[in-house]
Amino acid sequence: MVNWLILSSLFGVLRSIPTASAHYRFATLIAPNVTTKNAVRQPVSWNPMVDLASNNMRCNINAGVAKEVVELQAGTDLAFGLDNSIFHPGPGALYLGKVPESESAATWDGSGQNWFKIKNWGGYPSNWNWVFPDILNVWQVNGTIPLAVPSGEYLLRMEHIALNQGIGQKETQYYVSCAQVRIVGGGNGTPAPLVTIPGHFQPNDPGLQIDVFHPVLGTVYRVRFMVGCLALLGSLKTFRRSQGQMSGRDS
Ligand SMILES: [Cu+2]
Repeated sequence: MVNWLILSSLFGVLRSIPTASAHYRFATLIAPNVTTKNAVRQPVSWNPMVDLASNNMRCNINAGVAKEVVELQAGTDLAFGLDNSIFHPGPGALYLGKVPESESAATWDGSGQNWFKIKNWGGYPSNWNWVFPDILNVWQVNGTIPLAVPSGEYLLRMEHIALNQGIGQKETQYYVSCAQVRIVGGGNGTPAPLVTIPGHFQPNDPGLQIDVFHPVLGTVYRVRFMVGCLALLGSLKTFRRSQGQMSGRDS
């Protein structure tokens, strides 16, 4: 049994030592009424995951479930705060995972075909490299709970995919955190498509094959499993905003 207090003090020491291996974690849930680390299943390492097939893709390698479940009004804006900036180029996505009836957000392991995407951060090729607006070099990523999401408990999952070493899926890096939330005042939407994690994308997906340092102008970044506007009528605003931030589309 890993003692979280020991871990966190150990990380406190590590954090003060700048190293090339210190990457970034989505560590803090920022909601309108509360900013807390206690609702986030804290990744034990700043380092990325590289095994796309691992169950750790769900909520990272963490020290266990989080202490709190934060209540969020459907339609509310929220954010994940990072403990370092996202300094690698690549796309990101925000997911919700519906907690099964027999579980709670504080117990569920994220298994099952219960996940759906609520936001994408895509990219486009410039003259020099691929550009990933609103996600590269930020200390905070923002999102919105779609109004049409049914009330209930969820894991809110942030994922950043670093493509700088990932040509041909060699060493694509995955940075993931889950926050435990309870959505209230939700709607009657039917989130779709629902995916499993792992399984939400494949190593040979076009979006994982781009060479971010050798852009091919005119290339479209293709991302999978955008929330469909028909499935979640109330999320049209989110959908359009996402489309505007990326010159990509569903595949
Ligand atoms: Cu790195």
